[in-house]
Amino acid sequence: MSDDKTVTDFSEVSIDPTAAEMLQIAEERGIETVFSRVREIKPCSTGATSGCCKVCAMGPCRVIGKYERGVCGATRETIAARNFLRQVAAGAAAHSDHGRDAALALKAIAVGEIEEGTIADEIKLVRVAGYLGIDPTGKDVMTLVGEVADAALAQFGQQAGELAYVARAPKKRQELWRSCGVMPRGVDREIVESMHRTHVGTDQNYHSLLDGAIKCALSDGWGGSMLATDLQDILYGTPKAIRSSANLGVLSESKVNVVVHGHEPLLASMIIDATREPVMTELAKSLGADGINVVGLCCTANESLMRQGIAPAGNMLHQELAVLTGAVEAMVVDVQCIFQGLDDVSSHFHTMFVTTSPKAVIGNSLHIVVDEHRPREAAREIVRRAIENFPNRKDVHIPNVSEPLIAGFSHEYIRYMLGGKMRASLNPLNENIVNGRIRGVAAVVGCSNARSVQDFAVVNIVRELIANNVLVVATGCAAITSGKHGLLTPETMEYAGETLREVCETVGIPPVLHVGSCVDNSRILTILADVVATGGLGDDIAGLPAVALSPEWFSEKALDIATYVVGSGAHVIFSGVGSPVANSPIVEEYMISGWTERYGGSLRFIKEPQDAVVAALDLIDNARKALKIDVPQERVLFDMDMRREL
Ligand code: SF4
Ligand code: MSK
Repeated sequence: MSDDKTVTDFSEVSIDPTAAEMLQIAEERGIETVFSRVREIKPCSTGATSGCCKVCAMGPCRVIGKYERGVCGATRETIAARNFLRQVAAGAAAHSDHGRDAALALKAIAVGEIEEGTIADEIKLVRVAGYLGIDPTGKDVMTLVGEVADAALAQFGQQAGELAYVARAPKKRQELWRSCGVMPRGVDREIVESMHRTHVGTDQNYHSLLDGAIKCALSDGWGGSMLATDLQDILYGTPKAIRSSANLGVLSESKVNVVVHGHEPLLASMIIDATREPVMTELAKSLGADGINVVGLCCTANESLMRQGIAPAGNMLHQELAVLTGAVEAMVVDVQCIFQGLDDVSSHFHTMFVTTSPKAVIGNSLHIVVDEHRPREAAREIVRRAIENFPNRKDVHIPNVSEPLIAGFSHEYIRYMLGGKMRASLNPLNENIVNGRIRGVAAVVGCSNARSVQDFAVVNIVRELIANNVLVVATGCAAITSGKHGLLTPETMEYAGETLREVCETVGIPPVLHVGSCVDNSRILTILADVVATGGLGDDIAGLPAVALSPEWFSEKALDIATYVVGSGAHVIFSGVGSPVANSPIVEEYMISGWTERYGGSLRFIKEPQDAVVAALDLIDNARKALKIDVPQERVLFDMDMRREL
């Protein structure tokens, strides 16, 4: 991206044409956005590479250039590893607290606190009870709901032993975690211990700090996040294939638009229910609207897309752009990845900016808490106020751009697609990996980042991987990006390599599968463990021809996800911005070779998307060789002209 502050060629900041349309409006009206501020503010090169330590008041110490140690003697390695562990702990805390909220919502239903509280998937309730060591025999649904909620909540506060869900990992992996001393005991315990380890004067050996990062992240991947996914499936339904469409064109000219943004499905589901009440529709009509249109952003979008088909208006970088259409009556947010800039952008329009989590009050937002105690009442109030805001609309400009998509490929639905109801299994997937029709599996996950050209890396990487017969599973904002660019439909087969196309045609799945939100990366762990259990591809996740890529990562949660994926035995490649530990080449290298030796997985930061694809194919092909299932495969690598054309 150009560093020129006067840049107005918006195609330089995003390959999504709606961004250019909206940013033109922002420029004309003198409204700042993340896209304008990113050109004004240069990232701090010391902080970006972890050259700075500020854990005590003898510092902050900038250990760069001629300096090899901070005032206390801490080395570059210690500082880089300590900062990294703190970031992982913050990410794990965010994801896990999301899981805790799902458990609290379940508990509130069990004790009758939520008016009309329902359970959407009783089959999953019974399965999850089994994972948590509860015998469901002879218990009525609400008794079981209460026991599952209590057992789930206990996982957070557990002080000793092992998290219940680690038993879902391959046996060999569990033994490795025990022998490396990184078996997670309790979710909160590992996060708190990480903060303790990184307090001044505590853990100061980078190997130990990085093992701490693995343990903390595993407590989320096989704990907090996995619980969040499972409990949300019980509450709101286990996703199955569902049609919708994505991008700003899903906003309506004639209806009241309510945008739900953030991460937790509780908010979206309550808002959606409220908009369906006849009294609300009548109120909307009486004020000149044709009805009420709920759309999503970020991972709230993913959660409600997968279960109710609610259309995503965009990924994380689309949040301010949605308001710039002038068509949003209410921007309703819960937690994580919400820009404070939304407060300012909304103030230029009639948009009501509503925060709903007791944990997240932002600027001058209207704060109406939607929690497990009074969710319906609060949701009704928000929807009513959004409708009453409709007559305040002025100029509206909605880009006429959206793409159809299919989402909702949960682990359960993939098994069903591959084997039918009676023989649901991953057998066809494993067979086609072994025979080479599917070269490997890549998870393309994570965010969008204003320091990269929006969507460019995700679209290129996905297209290049499927052209090389690699099946892609996508989560988070990368999944929405794929949807916005038409990559989540069966028609995407036309871009796939010949053998992958054959498999997708036979089974009836697209080559890019929407698997869920960022918390749902736990679904990918479940799929990988199931691939191992299905057989024919070794006895551990390490060694599978599978790789994860996060092409436009931005959050601490992304580092946490990467770390639990590495700890689970898979290789991860981040691109876009550089390595957050680059100030210590020793730590950078250890995350590649040291972690591979110890855990069978690695974390690499490879800035350019084309280099990331080459590295991903190398890792997949090397795994195939080691498994002795390599078949000669051509490589289709895109040149610069092909990328530009995309
Ligand atoms: Fe500096 Fe050491 Fe304090 Fe960090 S802990 S700020 S390196 S003195
Ligand atoms: S919302 S963490 S930008 S995926 Fe989950 Fe998107 Fe990344 Fe936030």
